[in-house]
Amino acid sequence: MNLDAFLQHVKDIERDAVVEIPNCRTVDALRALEARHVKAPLAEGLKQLKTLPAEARAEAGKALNEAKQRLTQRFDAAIDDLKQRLIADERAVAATYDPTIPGPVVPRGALHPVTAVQWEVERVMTGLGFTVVGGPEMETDFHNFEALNIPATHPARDTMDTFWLTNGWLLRTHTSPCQVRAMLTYGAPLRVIAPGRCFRYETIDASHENTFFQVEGLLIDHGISIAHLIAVMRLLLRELFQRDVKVRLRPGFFPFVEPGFELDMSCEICAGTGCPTCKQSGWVEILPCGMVHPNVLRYGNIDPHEFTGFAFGLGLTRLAMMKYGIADIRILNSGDLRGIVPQNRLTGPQIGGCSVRKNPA
Ligand code: FA5
Repeated sequence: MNLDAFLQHVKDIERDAVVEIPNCRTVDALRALEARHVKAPLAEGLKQLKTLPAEARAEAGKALNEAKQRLTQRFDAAIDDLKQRLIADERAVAATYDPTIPGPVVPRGALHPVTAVQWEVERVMTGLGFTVVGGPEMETDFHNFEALNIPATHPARDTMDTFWLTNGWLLRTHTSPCQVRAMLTYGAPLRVIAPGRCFRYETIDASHENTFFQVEGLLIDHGISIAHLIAVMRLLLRELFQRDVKVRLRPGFFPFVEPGFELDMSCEICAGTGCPTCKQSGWVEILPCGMVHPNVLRYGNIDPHEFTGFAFGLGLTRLAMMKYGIADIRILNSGDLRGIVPQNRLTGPQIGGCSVRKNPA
């Protein structure tokens, strides 16, 4: 390279570097431009100085140094200028921000009707000293049938169309196996409720699902009688509906209670006049119950000569239908996102007593 070519090269570096300065919107972009178009080519020019004839090097070096000084000043000024502009922009935004303008409306979540009514049942029952327990949805024949006084040959098994699993277990057909687990784990005296999902291989209609919820209730103590059972059932329904609801009690057969009752409530959908939900009867089966059979107490390692008890199996999904006027049970598993907004979250299951959820073995 000769001197003229070198001087032209230095001018090109200077021109290329400044031409892009106005396009830079951030300090980082300016620094990157400086590194790419100034520092790197000038360092390269310094190396090329050595290739010039000795008499040309002084002038060439001077031109390179002066270009470097001018470019450094130019970039420093551009960075200062950009910083000032950014600060001014920030101040302008702050000056126009009005904290009194209402924020965007965030949609409120709501509870599934079955959850809402489950919380209500838990609130009332824990207020009476019951503990909330759970149990597995996949059950053994022993817990779901055998220990509930339903041996393999018992015809009552046919009333609960069962999803059997290939390993000999089953999807629980009711929450009653939680009774067995609670008795074996805690012994007597005992006061528990067990809300949970149940499964039956059933034809679906307006009031029957193959997957639905129940709440089991079990109270075992000295001298428990039908009077206690009826008092608790009455109180539970009055608290849930905040009024006296029309009910009827009739004999019902369940191998695990003796005597057993069916407690039906007047259909809230048609006010008892008859509709598809109540199969035109005006009544909905909601709360079967009875006095715990001595055989079941024995299976639970509890002496039936010392203790008596009552049990109930509240149809939670049907209760939600009655409480919230839902005429068809299929809506509840349909993904319909309308829900129940709790009046006051503090009236959830924490209030009213022991709400510890323990899972019996
Ligand atoms: C039972 O499941 C007994 N384990 C209840 C029980 C417990 C009786 C303790 C005595 C002592 P039943 O099969 O009737 O009983 O079901 C109880 C309630 O669950 C019914 O009254 C009904 O409200 C609800 N239920 C039953 N089958 C379905 C279904 N397919 N879909 C929706 N709800 C159902």
